[in-house]
Amino acid sequence: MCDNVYQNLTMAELDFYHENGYVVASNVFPVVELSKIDREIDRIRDADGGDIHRNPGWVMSLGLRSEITRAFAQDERILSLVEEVVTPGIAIYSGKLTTKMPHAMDICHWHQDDAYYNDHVASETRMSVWIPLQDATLENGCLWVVPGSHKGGVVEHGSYGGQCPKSMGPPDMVAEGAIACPVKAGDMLLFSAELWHHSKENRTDQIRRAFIVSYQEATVPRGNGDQWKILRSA
Ligand SMILES: O=C(O)CCC(=O)C(=O)O
Repeated sequence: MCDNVYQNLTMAELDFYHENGYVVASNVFPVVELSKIDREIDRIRDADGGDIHRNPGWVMSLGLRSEITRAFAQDERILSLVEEVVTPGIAIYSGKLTTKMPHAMDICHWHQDDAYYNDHVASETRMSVWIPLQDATLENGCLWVVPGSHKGGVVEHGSYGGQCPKSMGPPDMVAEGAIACPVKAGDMLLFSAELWHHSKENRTDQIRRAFIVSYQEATVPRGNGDQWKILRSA
């Protein structure tokens, strides 16, 4: 393959995204490259003394943490896949690493990212890429989503504990129509900032990490503090 040829969403994938609020793109990254990022996360964690977030293993502002994580958040393979969703132009809103430690019982309650992001600034097309560094499975805490829920706007969020400071309901909230989204390492989940999503506990003895970057159209005048960066102008 030519070095400068990148994968776009197919028409069918784009339609699926607009209808359901999410889509999985396959074979975006070689697993060996994800292992390198995983080791870089270990290095960042060790450099920070291992206590960098109230949720064990989480790293906020990930795109600012090192040259490797910065380059990954700006990677053309990702941008080519989001460019027909996020428009005009592309800017980083924020980036982070979420972790499920082995046998961690904490869950990330049902929420919509825009319930947080809109506190900073509104966007028409904002979405996230969710890139597992290990296979994300039912057992280790893959994401769950409610297809089509991005169409209803942002609903009320409150404080119910768990990994997320605000969410749509208590840990046992039943979201009608919810489905699990297992994603293999190397694949990438794209989802709208208005999509209802959550993740359950990790019932395995292996860590589960996901590199998450949120993008928005370049015409939005700011993002989440100094993480905001226009990558392609409008
Ligand atoms: O990666 C996860 O387990 C879920 C994280 C999440 O939904 C979030 O931080 O907004």
